[in-house]
Amino acid sequence: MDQDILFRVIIVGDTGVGKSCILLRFSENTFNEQHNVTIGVEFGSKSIDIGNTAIKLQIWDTAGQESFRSITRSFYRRADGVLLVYDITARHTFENCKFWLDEIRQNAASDVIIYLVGNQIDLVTAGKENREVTLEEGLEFAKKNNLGGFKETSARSGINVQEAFTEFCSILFNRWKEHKDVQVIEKPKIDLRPVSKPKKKRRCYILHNLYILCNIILFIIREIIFYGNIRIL
Ligand SMILES: Nc1nc2c(ncn2[C@@H]2O[C@H](COP(=O)(O)OP(=O)(O)OP(=O)(O)O)[C@@H](O)[C@H]2O)c(=O)[nH]1
Ligand SMILES: [Mg+2]
Repeated sequence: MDQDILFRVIIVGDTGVGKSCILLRFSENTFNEQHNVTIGVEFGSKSIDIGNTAIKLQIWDTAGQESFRSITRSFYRRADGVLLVYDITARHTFENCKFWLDEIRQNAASDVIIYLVGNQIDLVTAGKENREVTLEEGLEFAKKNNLGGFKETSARSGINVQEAFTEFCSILFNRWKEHKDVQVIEKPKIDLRPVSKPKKKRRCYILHNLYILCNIILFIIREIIFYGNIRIL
């Protein structure tokens, strides 16, 4: 491995869409049938290899319930990416994505990467009766709002969960590489100003000299008091 890189990601979306289950599938490859409402924010992490680089994802799974909104807002600011989740069998959760986008844009960094996920696709494999949001609508929403990417997933069966995180991670990594290159190109400035001693160092230097001077004076005084004259050895 060349180096380790860390990205901070938060998962947002309406309550019950499957945010915690997606994180559980990704980090531990398991599924929870229960809806254990997330209180505030929960944390998970996992590493992904992109090429020769080990990338660690620090993932903050937020509560979809409105009462926790002020807590979750404070997590947007340091996020490199946001996974925005809706449930393809519950249309209102897709419609609320506009609200979530506003939340992200108001609270996260301006260059944050947003990845859209339509979850619970296992519920429509037998037929289309459960589906309330089409694949095309998801794609259209992602395109129209300039999102980093989009996938339909199932936390229950595991379909596309790993793939979504890998793609999301690659996008973050590519952006990071571009940003790094820009910094290298933009910062060849050499500072030609004369280098002055740092103030702290200069202060130590003066104190040291004062200390030596005091010792000399004390030595002279002692010689005068005890011997009445100064003996120069
Ligand atoms: N069939 C199916 N059920 C799912 C899937 N993902 C989650 N669920 C179920 O949906 C319910 C809610 O899942 P959670 O992951 O707890 O939802 P959440 O988005 O974290 O909800 P909050 O923490 O309240 O914001 C649970 O009963 C899960 O078992 C999925 O892909 N397919
Ligand atoms: Mg949850």
